[in-house]
Amino acid sequence: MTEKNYGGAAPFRKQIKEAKSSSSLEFSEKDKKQKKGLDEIDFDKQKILKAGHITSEIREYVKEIVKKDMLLIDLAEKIERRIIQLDGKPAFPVNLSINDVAAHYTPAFDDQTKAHGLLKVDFGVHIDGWIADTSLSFDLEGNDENKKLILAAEKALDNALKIVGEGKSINEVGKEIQKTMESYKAFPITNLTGHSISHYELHAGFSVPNYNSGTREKFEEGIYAIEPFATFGNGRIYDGKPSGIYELIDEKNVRSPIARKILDFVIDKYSTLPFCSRWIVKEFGQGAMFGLKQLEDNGNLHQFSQLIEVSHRNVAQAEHTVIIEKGKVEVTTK
Ligand SMILES: [Co+2]
Repeated sequence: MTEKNYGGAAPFRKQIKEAKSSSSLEFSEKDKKQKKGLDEIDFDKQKILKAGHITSEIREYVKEIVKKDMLLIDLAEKIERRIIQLDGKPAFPVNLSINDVAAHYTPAFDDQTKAHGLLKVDFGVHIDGWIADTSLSFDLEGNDENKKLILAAEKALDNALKIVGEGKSINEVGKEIQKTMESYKAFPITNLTGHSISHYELHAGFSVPNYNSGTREKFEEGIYAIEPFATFGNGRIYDGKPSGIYELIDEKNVRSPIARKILDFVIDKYSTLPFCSRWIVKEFGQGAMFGLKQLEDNGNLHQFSQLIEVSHRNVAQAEHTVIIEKGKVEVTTK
């Protein structure tokens, strides 16, 4: 799952971190761990690698089962079920974004949308909060432009992974991604970025831009998702419709009993990881949609927007997660 870069303004993740630390003691220990090296947190490499291993098995499974015109909800639920069968948990709802929707589309409980076009399958697995994040793109139309875009994103990711490392410039990675895409006459989406990952934190502070952004930051020890998005269009996204994907931002009290029940469930089951209305409806029935709205209005939940390419051209995505530790780099999701 990607991170939107607001260009200058504080990224959303930082805003909610402030909200968390000012309103809820329970998050403060986790917040202190942000932007620290792996040595300073008792990280569990076994679990990081196991989460990655499950994603790599599921990448193969997805390639077998994706078919044009299957219901997106069936695809999402097959993937989420398989994650659980393999002893993992979804780190966020499976994102199945089509054509000019770059990211953050997950089927609603009653969704009738069928797979078509240029489909991005972006999913994550966690083991006790240790996350692996990956994605694949499919051309379901036999369309040469789609195929070229997918190749541009995949090649850009391959080339980026070759130069990721401790102490290496984050900007060099962005430059490499941009250069590779331009060799396909494609452009990176400049306001979607890769991101550092921490324990129960999908977006943990560092952004990894997909173009020559001039950032001076360097890679430190830690976990990073590298995720270039390629398009022949303008190369930026805007916030579209609400996605039905939510994230807990504040545990403060809410009056309505159904909202309170959902909030307790979310805290217990998902903690700070994203979840979706489809999962909540499955647990509480359709009345839960009202509870979700109350939690959003009350400031307990943030709802992500679908991210749409501004010129409505198709977008392809490729993504892998790496762990940088003791000078070494391992791709966990391959
Ligand atoms: Co991601």
